[in-house]
Amino acid sequence: MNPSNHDFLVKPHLITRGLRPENQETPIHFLEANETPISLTYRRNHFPYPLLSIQSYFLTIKGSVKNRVTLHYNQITSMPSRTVTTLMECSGNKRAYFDPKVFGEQWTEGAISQGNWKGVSLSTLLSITGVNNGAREIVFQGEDSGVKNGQHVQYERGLPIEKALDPNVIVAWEHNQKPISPKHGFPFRLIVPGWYGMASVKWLKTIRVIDHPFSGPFQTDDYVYYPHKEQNKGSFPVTTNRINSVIQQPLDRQILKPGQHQITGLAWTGEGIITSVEISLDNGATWKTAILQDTPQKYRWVKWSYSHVFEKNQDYNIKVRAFDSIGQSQPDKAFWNRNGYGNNEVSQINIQIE
Ligand SMILES: Nc1nc2c(c(=O)[nH]1)N[C@H]1C(S)=C(S)[C@@H](COP(=O)(O)O)O[C@H]1N2
Ligand SMILES: [Mo]
Repeated sequence: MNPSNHDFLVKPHLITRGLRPENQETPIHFLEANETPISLTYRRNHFPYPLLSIQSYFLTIKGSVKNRVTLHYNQITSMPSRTVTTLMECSGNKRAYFDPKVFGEQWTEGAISQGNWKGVSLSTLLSITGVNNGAREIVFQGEDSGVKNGQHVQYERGLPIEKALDPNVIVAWEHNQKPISPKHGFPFRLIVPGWYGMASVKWLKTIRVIDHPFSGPFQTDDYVYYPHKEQNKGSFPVTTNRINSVIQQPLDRQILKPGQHQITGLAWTGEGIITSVEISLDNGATWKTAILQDTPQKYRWVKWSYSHVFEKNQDYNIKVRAFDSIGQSQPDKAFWNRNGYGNNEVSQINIQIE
């Protein structure tokens, strides 16, 4: 039998970092499509999966609002909708590469995905309830809970009202043209484009408007940059995605034949738009401009490629760095922080030509 007939048996899987709760990342070279299929979308959870049903579901919006409301599934899904295509990256992505190493899920570079999310703007929901003067943050509570540092807690996050009112911040019910899957937040999840994944609360149950800064285990303990090992001095919250890039092909430590090969990968940024991507084949001494495959768009990654003729019997170090429209680029060395967030140092691989 022709071996190619067996292709359907051969398919990529996620890399399992843990199963209780489930934490799995994507082998970076399999992020081919601009819309990551659900089966290849990384999974990041703090607690066991909650189960919600449409029949018994309701969303409460309360706190510092003029009219508290309780909405059922159909009431939300019949509201005016918008679709947002955005990447989502865990703030712990590339944590495994910190030097010195840090504690936490040892993600390499695959805690990133890109999806199409359909939902109603949070600002539309808040125009129904009205918001009192002095409102500062919107708190989003997920249905999942568990024990953290000896206390039973829900997954909850606060978002400053300025960001919350951006129409691209949506309460979504569709992911890649289908109802959101149970693992990714069914029936509703918040989507906060431009911010690291922790802001996009899954299994959304309650929205609360408050007039003071929110504090909670996932706000003021986790998802905080602590620059020092032993003390909390200089800490600040994890918010927007830092400018970043990754090499997808070749793979690190791959052995290739001499001749022409394409180097390919992804580049992305939280607030600006990617303007250029550069490659170095000589340990960072000189940099060449890569080709961007599409026109870079806000909140989306851009695929890039660079073609090079490789000489036989040589080892190569390949580095990549990206630049964006608000003047950001990647540091040579990551900004070290105790919990290992936001590693965006220049990515590199080593390959050998036989
Ligand atoms: N309710 C809830 N929302 C959550 C989380 C969670 O554990 N519970 N994890 C957050 C983190 S840290 C990330 S990176 C993303 C991951 O989303 P995904 O599993 O759909 O890829 O969801 C965020 N939203
Ligand atoms: Mo995350």
